[in-house]
Amino acid sequence: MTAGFGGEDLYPTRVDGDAAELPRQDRVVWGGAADGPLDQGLLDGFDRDGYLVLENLITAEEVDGFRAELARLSADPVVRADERTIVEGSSQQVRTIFDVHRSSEVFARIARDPRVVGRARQILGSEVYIHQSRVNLKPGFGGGDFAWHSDFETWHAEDGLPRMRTVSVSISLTDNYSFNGPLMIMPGTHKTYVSCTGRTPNDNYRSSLVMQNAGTPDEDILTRMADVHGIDVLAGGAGSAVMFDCNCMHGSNGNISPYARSNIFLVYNSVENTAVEPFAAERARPDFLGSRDFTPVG
Ligand code: AKG
Repeated sequence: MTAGFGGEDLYPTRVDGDAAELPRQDRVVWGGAADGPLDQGLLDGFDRDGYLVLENLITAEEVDGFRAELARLSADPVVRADERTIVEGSSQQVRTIFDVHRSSEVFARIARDPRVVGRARQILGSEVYIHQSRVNLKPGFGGGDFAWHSDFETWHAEDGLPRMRTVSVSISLTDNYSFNGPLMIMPGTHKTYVSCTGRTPNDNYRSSLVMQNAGTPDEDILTRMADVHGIDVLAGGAGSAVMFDCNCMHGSNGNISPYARSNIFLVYNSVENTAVEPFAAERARPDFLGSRDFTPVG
């Protein structure tokens, strides 16, 4: 096991012992209202809840363009066979396409778009680079679920992100209804770090991207968190977006409705928080999951 960051680990996880709740050691919002498009009310809400909602971040024409690109990618046999594409075993439907900001010029443009990047810079208070990008697809009649987790726990354990200074922007490419598997967040949970039990198996990512088996939060802790914080269901129209902190406890149900749900996720990390050695894995995950290219988004 490699110890990252050459010193004390503020966020231990996947070590021997019990699951634990530890206080967050990092700020949530680093910039102010003068630093970007988000006003003080939105920044305060993000600080309190760990997320904020942006209605109509992109236009209907842009949504159409992204959906066409997603349809093209999902049908391309080369893309389906690529290790950056996760296909559900039973249905053979595409669940996730990673690294879309590098593999698709259409998605690359939105990942660099000032409407997105400006807000990420404002929350993180610095230049940012892309740690990861992906599109999650939930076709109707059987799109898969995502179990409760904190992204930061995995990014710290397996990618070596030292501190909590990372934000995700999830843009809806379809309407997200309460019933087609929208993102759910326990608001306020980003202020508590849930340390998980169980060592990280080698090449854990090969199975964890379909079914998480390490970095799984303890169910008693999840129950207490839900009792205290509640669960927000982030329904919203196509073109709307959710920005959420890396340590929010979040997940989503499967989609048995007839209505597909697809969202792009763009993950921005502060250039002052670049990845080191993983904190709880033998080796870092591949670059398409945790980028080692720290070039700021221009
Ligand atoms: C993840 O990809 O880690 C998620 O939690 C995504 C949840 C979703 O797509 O609803």
